[in-house]
Amino acid sequence: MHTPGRLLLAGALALAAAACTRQAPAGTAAADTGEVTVACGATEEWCAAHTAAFTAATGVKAEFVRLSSGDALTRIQAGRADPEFDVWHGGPADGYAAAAGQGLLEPYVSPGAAAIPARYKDPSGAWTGVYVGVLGFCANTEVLAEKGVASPTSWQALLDPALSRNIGIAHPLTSGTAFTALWTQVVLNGGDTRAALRYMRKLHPNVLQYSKSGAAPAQQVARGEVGVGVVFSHDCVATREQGFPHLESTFPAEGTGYEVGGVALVKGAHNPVSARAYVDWALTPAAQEIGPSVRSYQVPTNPRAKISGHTVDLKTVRLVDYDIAGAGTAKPALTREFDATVAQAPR
Ligand code: S7P
Repeated sequence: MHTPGRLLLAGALALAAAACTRQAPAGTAAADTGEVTVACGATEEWCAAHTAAFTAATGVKAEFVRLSSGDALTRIQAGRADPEFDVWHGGPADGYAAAAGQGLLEPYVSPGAAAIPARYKDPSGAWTGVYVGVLGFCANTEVLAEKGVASPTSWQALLDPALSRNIGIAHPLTSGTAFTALWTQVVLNGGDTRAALRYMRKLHPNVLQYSKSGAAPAQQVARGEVGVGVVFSHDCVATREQGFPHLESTFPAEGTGYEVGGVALVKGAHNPVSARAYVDWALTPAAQEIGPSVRSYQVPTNPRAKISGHTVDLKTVRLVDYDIAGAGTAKPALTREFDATVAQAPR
């Protein structure tokens, strides 16, 4: 049903879309073709639903490429002189902070950013948050019962030798989820990256393999290939809903990390006007209420967006103090070090 508010919003977005046929604002080099290409970091379904809804709301054509966080950063770096993407949408904001540190993003404070709490946006507008996801464990209770192991409720529990080759986690070089897990260890160890890498090294014998994408371990758990996955809790809930009732989502008692999924303009984008319209739209309640229709249950950052009953209540989980800017600065070197000293270490 169209409410007057929705009609006003559609009108404003249509105006922005009409502007797309004009030249880009002063200070931007490119003209705008009225299309937008999105580097999209959430699920394929989420990306498809969002780009289609944006086009329906504004008339601006939108295409996307689904990319894990590290891959998105690599592709945006590679396109520095001739950007492939106009917008980056979805995926943890520490990847955006890393990109901003390399001068790859165009700061933009959307009028819609005023509604987003300060803790969920970069103060200079390099990126703005569109959702929050909590890192947790996804346990296959049948696999664990065979081993006589309970669903884990602490990071220490993952080191149990009974879980040898039974943990699924992605590689933080490619995956924003896995980098969230790695940075969580840094925070839990008082900022000591050596101690964080030592924990990951201890976990290494229990890891079956490091997947490329952060949500993949939830599928491995569902198939019974491993007993536990380290994933965002909403990816465990979504996989459980797909017909795997023996999946259980738990959280570590020591504290866990979380992501703020971002949206940002790519510096030098070919379609800067359409890209701004996309960012404006991504911050609206309407955009942030799309997730549950495609089984994506992150917490919206816009307080006016409705929250699904499947979404975790942030007040019920012990969250660490996750410094997104610090994580972004540390990310390139720390992920390379993880690869050299943990992922490639013998077991
Ligand atoms: O599945 C949705 C979601 O968990 O995917 C992103 C996640 O980090 C996967 O990307 P990576 O392959 O880079 O890990 C999250 O932003 C999002 O909530």
